[in-house]
Amino acid sequence: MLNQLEELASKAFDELGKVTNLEELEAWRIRYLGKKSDLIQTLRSLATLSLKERRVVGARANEVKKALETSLAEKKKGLEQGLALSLQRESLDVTLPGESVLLGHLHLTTQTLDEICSIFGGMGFQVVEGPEVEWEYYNFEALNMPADHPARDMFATLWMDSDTKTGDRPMLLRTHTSPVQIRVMEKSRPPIRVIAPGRVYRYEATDATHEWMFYQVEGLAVDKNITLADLKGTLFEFTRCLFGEERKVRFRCDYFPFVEPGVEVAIDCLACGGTGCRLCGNSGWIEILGAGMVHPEVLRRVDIDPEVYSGFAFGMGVERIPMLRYGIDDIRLFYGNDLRFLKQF
Ligand code: 2NL
Repeated sequence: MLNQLEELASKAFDELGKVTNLEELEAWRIRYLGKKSDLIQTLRSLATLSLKERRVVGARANEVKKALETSLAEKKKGLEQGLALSLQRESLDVTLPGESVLLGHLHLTTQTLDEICSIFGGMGFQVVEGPEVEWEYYNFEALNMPADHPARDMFATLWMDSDTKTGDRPMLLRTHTSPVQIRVMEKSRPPIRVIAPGRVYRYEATDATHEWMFYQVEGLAVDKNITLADLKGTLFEFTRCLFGEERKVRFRCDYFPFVEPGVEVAIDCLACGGTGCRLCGNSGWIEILGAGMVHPEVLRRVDIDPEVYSGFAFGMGVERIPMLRYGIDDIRLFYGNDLRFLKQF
């Protein structure tokens, strides 16, 4: 009987050592000190023993019970302290304001591009894109500017190194997005209504009004019976959508090698309404677009018969639009990546 008691005690102390939380501790208490535990049963059954046995076993059983109770109390205190500590350590104030997440937004140029594309989208134009590294053919030749054509001077060009593996045909960074439209006309047949937004490059020193990389949107419509009146109507609608219903629109003759006739499109000055100011250089007008009827030679090259079909085309610089709207006086701000500038839009 004594042996059993000693075994019980050592087992109980052993298990108590492994207890790690209050729930386990309660289970342990029930197991070793509960009413149905071996120890308490032993104490209850003392009456059935002889007086001699009762004295020895009873004394030891009480000792063991006391020792277990003391250890239980100590363990409980320890666990409760640990719990309080960890509660304190892990406490958090759910009423504190959260950390604000830094939100980015679309670049001013992208916002403007989206707006332009959506206006033309509403008039049935599809958005098309193409490569920024182009063959000389698509950028110049197909647009009625053969080698040594003086009009090539209008587009200061960044040429690819001739040792770049481009085959034997010269490549360049496109100076306008017209090559995208040439590719469309090569691959599909009229009716065609597309706009081509994207980056273009010029071999130019930068200043407040010039960047060596900027964005352009070009548009093209080819069908039977397309006339200059369609061009005027389309661009009239576009400029008023972008700059306001009250805008006056002016069309004048201009020259681009890939159109005939060519026109420049201007609106009455946003700042002074036409009386003349710094923004419009005292002319009262602001040029925003170049356009014209697609040159018959350009159509012939993509195997569209200019006797059957005709088309109009236009092109515009994208950064110029927010520059006019918000009075931004330096195009270099757009791609200087200064958040103090970009955040404002
Ligand atoms: C400007 C003027 C223009 C075009 C672009 C074009 C494209 C094809 C055929 C004929 Cl595929 N023309 N594009 C026509 C006239 C003017 O751009 O000032 N751009 C910034």
